[in-house]
Amino acid sequence: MSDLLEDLGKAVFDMDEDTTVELTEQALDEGMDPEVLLNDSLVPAMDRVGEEYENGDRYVPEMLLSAEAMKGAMKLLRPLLTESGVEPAGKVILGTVEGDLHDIGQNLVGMMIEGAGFEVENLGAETPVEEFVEKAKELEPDVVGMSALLTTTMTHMPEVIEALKEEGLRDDIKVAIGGAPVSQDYCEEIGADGYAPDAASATTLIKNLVKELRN
Ligand code: B1M
Repeated sequence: MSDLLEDLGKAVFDMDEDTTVELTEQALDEGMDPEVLLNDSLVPAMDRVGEEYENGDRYVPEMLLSAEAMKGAMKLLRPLLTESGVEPAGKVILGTVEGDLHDIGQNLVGMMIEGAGFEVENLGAETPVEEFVEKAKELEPDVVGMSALLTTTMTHMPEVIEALKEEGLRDDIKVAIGGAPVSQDYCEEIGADGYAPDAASATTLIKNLVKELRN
């Protein structure tokens, strides 16, 4: 790994937002690929943050400071990851489920999908079941995408699916799910249409779901 990628990951890990932003700017100025910055530096740094938390060597406020640093970098990467200039390939509503504050992964998924030419309505973190359904009624999306990072909040996913059914919307909308505690087994168990483990495969999944819907 280059020194710059290593320093950038270290800045996120060390909760240093200013240095994270400076190094991201520098890397982009030097022509580095935004996806390389994400996948080879920023995301692994957040994984190490999670490991430290899990081992009891880091507390929540420190986890949050690393998350803020990561978000600072993402602000710079966002326009580069989403520029595509093509007609919308479909419409997607995206949100992290009720009670769940984790929105970094979900935002990343949103950016990648936008970058693939989809119109994305990002409902953000802590999206209640009712809001998913209201927005689905209003915007008539092809796909509703849900993210959950906690085992205690992933249980809201089947509630959204049930509510979409009750409103008669389920036949016209595909449901995609993701997030660390979620799996393909869980996807099948709750009757979602697809699961993706990361942002890149989420883009492929959404493309395939829209194709299925239109065929
Ligand atoms: Co929290 N947290 N956190 N946290 N946090 C985790 C998730 C945890 C695994 C840490 C740990 O114990 N190792 C653990 C969950 C345990 C569990 O339930 N199994 C945990 C916990 C316990 C908590 C609190 C309960 C701690 C507390 O207060 N005691 C608390 C809960 C608050 C709440 O939500 N109500 C909490 C709080 C926080 C912060 C607020 C401090 C902060 C979030 C800030 C923010 O997002 N704005 C935070 C963070 C940063 C983390 C870790 C360290 C990093 C998460 C992250 O951003 N990863 C995390 C540990 C970890 O995951 N390594 C942890 C980077 C991101 C790019 O990956 O989100 O997985 P990820 O997204 C990926 C894929 O999952 C996938 O694609 C993304 C990109 O590749 N994906 C999808 C995600 N959504 C998708 C949707 C799709 C498809 C793919 O289709 C629609």
